[in-house]
Amino acid sequence: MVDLLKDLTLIIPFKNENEYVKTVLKTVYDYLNKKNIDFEVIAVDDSTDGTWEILQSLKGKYKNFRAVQGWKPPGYGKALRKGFQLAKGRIVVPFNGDLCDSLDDVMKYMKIIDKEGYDMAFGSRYIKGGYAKNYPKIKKVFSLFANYAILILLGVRCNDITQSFKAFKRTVLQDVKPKSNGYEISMEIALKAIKKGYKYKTIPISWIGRKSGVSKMKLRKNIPIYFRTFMRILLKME
Ligand SMILES: Nc1nc2c(ncn2[C@@H]2O[C@H](COP(=O)(O)OP(=O)(O)OP(=O)(O)O)[C@@H](O)[C@H]2O)c(=O)[nH]1
Ligand SMILES: [Mg+2]
Repeated sequence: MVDLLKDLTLIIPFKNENEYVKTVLKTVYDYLNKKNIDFEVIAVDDSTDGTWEILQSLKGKYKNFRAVQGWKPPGYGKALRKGFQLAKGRIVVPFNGDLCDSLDDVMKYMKIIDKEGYDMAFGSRYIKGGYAKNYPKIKKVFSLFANYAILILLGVRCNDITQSFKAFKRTVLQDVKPKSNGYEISMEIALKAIKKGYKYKTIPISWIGRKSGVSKMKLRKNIPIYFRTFMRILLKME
């Protein structure tokens, strides 16, 4: 049987988001149901706070919705990779389960790929028209420093390449075969895909800091991992 492709797959990773999970899914479905697109949502969960049980209870409520558990030991990159394996969308978008990313921006990403012929759409909070509200200062400083270093060293046309909210043709993900286990996966996919010659466009996006729950992204743990991953790509070791 031919497995019919959908227009869009949203992959939503959850790790201990019991305060958010219902709101996230309701917000996503209320929004996308009004658009004329055939979409699916894949939740990849690594929670121990009851999020998984809430996801189970929501299964019958939404169409084209799947919830799966991540690989152990858990990781953000692992969760996305699991979602990529299951995705049936022509376009795949990692969408964080803390509602920081904008669904209007998802629609803009889709247009860039479907109508303008790009393979990937990236967003930046740091160009005219984009913004990051309630972004912790220390994270912003690191993010800007890392992103400008990447921009200068590799000449990429995006000054926010480390953040995860992007859109990819599914075929790009199948070609790149990312292997990162953590948050660095987003940078890995983007840089490897650019190296392979895939076309991308960067647009301003809006990012609003989470209203409840806590960020799991710890700078001290992640800076060395980002650095190692970047150096391996820069030195063409991967
Ligand atoms: N399945 C899974 N989800 C994760 C994991 N780590 C983080 N997440 C989820 O991924 C999304 C983004 O994680 P955050 O902790 O907010 O990190 P971030 O958005 O990159 O960083 P901030 O800018 O600090 O918010 C959230 O929905 C988390 O619950 C993980 O190991 N497994
Ligand atoms: Mg977040």
